[in-house]
Amino acid sequence: MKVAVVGATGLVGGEILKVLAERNFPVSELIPVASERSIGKKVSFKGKEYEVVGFDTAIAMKPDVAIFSAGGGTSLTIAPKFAEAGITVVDNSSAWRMDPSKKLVVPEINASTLTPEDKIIANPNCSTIQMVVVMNPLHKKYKIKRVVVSTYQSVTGTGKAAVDQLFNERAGKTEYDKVYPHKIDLNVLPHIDVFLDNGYTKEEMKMVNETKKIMMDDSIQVTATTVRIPTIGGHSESVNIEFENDFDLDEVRSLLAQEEGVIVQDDPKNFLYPMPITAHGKDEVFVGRIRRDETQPNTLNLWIVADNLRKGAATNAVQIAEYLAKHQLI
Ligand code: A2P
Ligand code: 11C
Repeated sequence: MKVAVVGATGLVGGEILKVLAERNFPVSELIPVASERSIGKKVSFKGKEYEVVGFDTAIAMKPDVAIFSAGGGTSLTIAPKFAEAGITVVDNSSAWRMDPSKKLVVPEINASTLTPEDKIIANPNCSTIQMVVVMNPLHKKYKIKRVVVSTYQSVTGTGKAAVDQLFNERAGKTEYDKVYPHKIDLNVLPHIDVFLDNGYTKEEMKMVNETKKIMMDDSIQVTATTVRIPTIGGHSESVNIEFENDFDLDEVRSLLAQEEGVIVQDDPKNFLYPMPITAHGKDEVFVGRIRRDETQPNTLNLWIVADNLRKGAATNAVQIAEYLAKHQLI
């Protein structure tokens, strides 16, 4: 298959190349795409060097699928050009996620809704993906009423410039490009993406709205506080879930252990629980600290960690492409 990666020089783009190689996606030709300033640069894939091209050259090369991770603005303007040329786009940005005519896909949950007519397919936000992967089997069994989530998100979610800011601060530099409005090293920012009129951030509202769309259930109430912390390995989440029906903790652990792509790490006596440092570079979602909320009925507390560049972005996007290829939708 001819595969274009739009944003191939970025953090997620680099991870998409790694995941395509690791999972042995049947790539007959790789077309790395980036902005004009990167045209002619080289990226390596499976030991070979490929030259970065502009999007118009990429469209003319007629890839079967284009995986986009080049920001929302780029997706809004360029993805339709690919789609009009008959190329299926899997888009990692927030540009198309809440468009009612576009599917928002986590393969474990709703890939079966995809058809050959879906030319722009949206990949959800990283903090949403890891939460819904864990919640889905529990929702099917006990029916979720309400979720209270607080996140602890890696600077890799912001891109390369944010990782540079963290390490520049750590190195004691005073002159560097600032991505965040405050210092991030040795600090915590209760602020991800832009603030909205309702006092929440856009990242918080993504978790609210995307969850309902992916899980195909508008009755699930979600309230979120999203927070940036000075780590790079992945996003962590403290999640409190109230169900309609009561649960058994052992059954919860076993449902999660059986779920594809989920790994239960829950042995507090041996200090085993998910952490960004151990999730880093892995494709799975890790869950632990599974316990009953003793303050109200039918309510569970969980701690969820995943590498936001992997299952939160690149892995999920490549899994969507795998589904399309396997079901001959591209
Ligand atoms: P470039 O390296 O040429 O700027 P990150 O989120 O890690 O900063 O990466 C963003 C990615 O999106 C980079 O690969 C960047 O390319 C790419 N990109 C930004 N603007 C465009 C554009 N207009 N067309 C194609 N790729 C773009
Ligand atoms: C972050 N979740 O950690 C964001 C990154 O909507 O795809 C991804 C933003 C998005 O900053």
